[in-house]
Amino acid sequence: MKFDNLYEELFYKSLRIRLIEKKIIELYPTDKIQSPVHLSIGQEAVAVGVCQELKTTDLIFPNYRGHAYYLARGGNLKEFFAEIYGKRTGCCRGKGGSMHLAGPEIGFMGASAIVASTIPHAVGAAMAARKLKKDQIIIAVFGDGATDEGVYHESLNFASLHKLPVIFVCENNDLAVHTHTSTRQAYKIFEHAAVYGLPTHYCEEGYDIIKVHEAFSPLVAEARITKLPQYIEIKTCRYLEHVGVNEDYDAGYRSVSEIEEWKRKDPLIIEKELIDKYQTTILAEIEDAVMFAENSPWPLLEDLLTDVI
Ligand SMILES: Cc1ncc(C[n+]2csc(CCOP(=O)(O)OP(=O)(O)O)c2C)c(N)n1
Ligand SMILES: [Mg+2]
Repeated sequence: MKFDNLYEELFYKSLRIRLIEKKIIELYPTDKIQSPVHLSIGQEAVAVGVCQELKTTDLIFPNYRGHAYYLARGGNLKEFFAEIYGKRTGCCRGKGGSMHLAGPEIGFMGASAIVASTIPHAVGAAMAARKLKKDQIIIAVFGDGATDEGVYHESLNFASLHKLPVIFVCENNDLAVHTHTSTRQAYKIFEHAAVYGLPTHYCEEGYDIIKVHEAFSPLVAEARITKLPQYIEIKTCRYLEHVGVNEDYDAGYRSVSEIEEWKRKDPLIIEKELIDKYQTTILAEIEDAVMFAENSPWPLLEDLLTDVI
């Protein structure tokens, strides 16, 4: 698809992710989706802004909240729906589900449900890229909760010490399940990361696709030249419950007004004209992908032990 300008391209990509996840919300009560889902609704601009300047040869290591990155990297939508339906035609042949998406052909490396576990994978891939002299950038994406884990700190230290071509991206939605950062951390994440001796950056406006792109694209440009590690924390907001498809204001761990404030700035809510311009095309693509998933076969018994070693 051709776009008039960068804003519309980024908007289209973000709206597409939002509508895909809204379709998941609609489908979920039917029980056709075979895995728990951690939705990115509210956080799409981060994934789109981060992925925009990447080449297919660059690798991204996401976490279980990874739909937006799979889609922003150009993952196949039919294979995406088939995967979360547990079907044989899915991107992991129905064996990964929502939390373990993978698309190595688009540089989207396997996600994992274990918090912080893909950060050292990214650092290992960056070490391989350096040793093999590959023209490749590696991106590690993780949440603020992952920064509470020891392996996060070991990974930053190792990447900095060995000067590896990895960009660390912390999606700070201020929450690890129901626990706010203010009750877990005595420091600001990006300021603390600087102790490992790598340049650190902060983007406050994680709802703004242009601001995220403006914050992240210089890091990619820099990494292509220097091949050195960098760090960015991007503030964002998860609108729905940690896992599942519902709002959870009744759980009492955050206020309605906090989320409403983000929603008032969210282009995917306020840009009505652009939504009207693109949503029909996107919804048709989604229906097509869902039909593909519905009509796809289940994995066979003999598939059980393939792709596991
Ligand atoms: C090693 C490990 N510890 C705890 C959990 C349980 N758990 C699942 S998600 C999560 C919160 C992670 O928060 P964050 O990294 O900020 O990501 P977000 O869900 O906010 O995107 C926790 C503690 C886990 N899956 N793995
Ligand atoms: Mg979080």
